[in-house]
Amino acid sequence: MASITPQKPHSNKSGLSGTTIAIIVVAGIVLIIGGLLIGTLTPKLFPVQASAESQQIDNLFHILLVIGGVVFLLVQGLLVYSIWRFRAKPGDTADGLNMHGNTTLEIVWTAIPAVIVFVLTVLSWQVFNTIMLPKDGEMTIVANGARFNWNFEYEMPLSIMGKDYDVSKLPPPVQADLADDGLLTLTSATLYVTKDLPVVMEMEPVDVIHAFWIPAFRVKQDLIPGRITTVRFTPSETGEYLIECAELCGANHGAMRAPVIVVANETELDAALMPIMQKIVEPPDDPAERGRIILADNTYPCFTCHNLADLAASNWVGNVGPALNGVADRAATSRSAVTGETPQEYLYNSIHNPTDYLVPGYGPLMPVLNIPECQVWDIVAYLATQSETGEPPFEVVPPEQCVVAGPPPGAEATPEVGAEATAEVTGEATAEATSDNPVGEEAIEQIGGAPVTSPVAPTAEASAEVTDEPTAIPATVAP
Ligand code: HEC
Ligand SMILES: [Cu+2]
Repeated sequence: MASITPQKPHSNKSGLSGTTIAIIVVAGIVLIIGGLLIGTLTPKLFPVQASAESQQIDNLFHILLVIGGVVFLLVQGLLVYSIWRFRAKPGDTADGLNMHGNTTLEIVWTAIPAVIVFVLTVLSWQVFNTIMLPKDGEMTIVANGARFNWNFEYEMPLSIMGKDYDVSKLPPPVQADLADDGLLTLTSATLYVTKDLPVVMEMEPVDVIHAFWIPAFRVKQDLIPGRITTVRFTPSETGEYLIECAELCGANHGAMRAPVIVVANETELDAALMPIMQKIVEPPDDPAERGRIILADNTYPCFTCHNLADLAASNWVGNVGPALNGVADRAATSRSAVTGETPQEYLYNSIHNPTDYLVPGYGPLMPVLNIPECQVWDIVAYLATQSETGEPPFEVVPPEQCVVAGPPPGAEATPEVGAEATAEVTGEATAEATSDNPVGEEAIEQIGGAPVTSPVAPTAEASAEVTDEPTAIPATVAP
């Protein structure tokens, strides 16, 4: 019996007829046009390009989209065509034809993607390298990510205040900060950057992994505990954009956003940071008021976890931790009873070592935020006012170095008031000082840094007018 071996039908050498080649060419052209359309239309959905990097990233992405578009249309096109062309005839229940092995096809569909991936690798590497290359005169800004907010640290000279200070009269923490490099650390809840001024962000999380993402700048970088990661960008369009956390970091992750404002020049940057510096170099005398300012500007993430009616306007509506309404009464009663601490110790520790004592019903979620010592005391002084009556149920006595108000040791209170008054005094107040006493003039000349030694201080009226604060009222907390 002669066995019958199925024979492959013979065809010309390339295996393709003229018509097939024509179809492939036409299909190729259609695919390329389709890919170009996808690559050109999709970027219309992107956010604005507000940094120099966004241009480079988008160009690279455009190439990816065109190639991806061609592949997508090819694969989907063949799929749809095959489903339609080789569908089963009615009543045909036989198995499909068993086919395998086509060396040419396999070489082609391995080689083409390999080349594409190689080219994309080289292009991506080039873009990444240009972006991460240190730039001339770039500004370093530190970013801290904490569940669930951002803050940004700047090192700025006192000169942005546009006036001279007698450094020896500034609050002790300010003096300590200025001592090493003449710069003051400012912490802002908004990221201010300058158009065309390259920025390098040095980032570290307080707790878990977060990701710093500015869609309009096309930059995204993880913050990893125990490491400092960097990202670079050069803003190219003034305006306000959004920073988001792109790493699921906990219950309020979706709210972990902050504004980034691109200002036109460095003068505007100084002006934007000035109010922050002013709060540090000219803090109110009342520690509770200072504490309220610290908490109300949302530099720290407290508001994302705590609810506090007094700060509702600053978005203190978080519910990850206990509401802080009436926390002073609790500190004075149940909390100090359970912990054996004084009420102020309890409040201090609940911020400084939050997980030492856990409020019943809550887990160890509150981070250690490394808040400067004296700021913690200001916050404690403020939280002590959060009682039923609005009066602190206990007195807060901070350590000596945190007492801002009152005379520096060994000096009179009046010279300080005098310096403050003369630094900002208006023509009216100056005239008053001079007419009241001739020494007023002398005091005014001395705002350039020398301690004011005038034996006669400007009137309390003048100083009150100047600072909008009753500076002449003695400190509520004794040193
Ligand atoms: C990630 C969420 C989170 C953040 C951010 C956070 N807390 Fe808390 N906080 C908690 C949780 C949860 C508790 C309860 C568990 C505990 O005692 O640690 C708590 C407890 C407290 C308590 C004790 C309340 C009481 O009733 O005894 C105080 C006070 C407090 N936080 C203040 C702050 C301050 C001030 C900040 C900002 C500097 C802050 N928290 C930031 C989650 C947070
Ligand atoms: Cu986050």
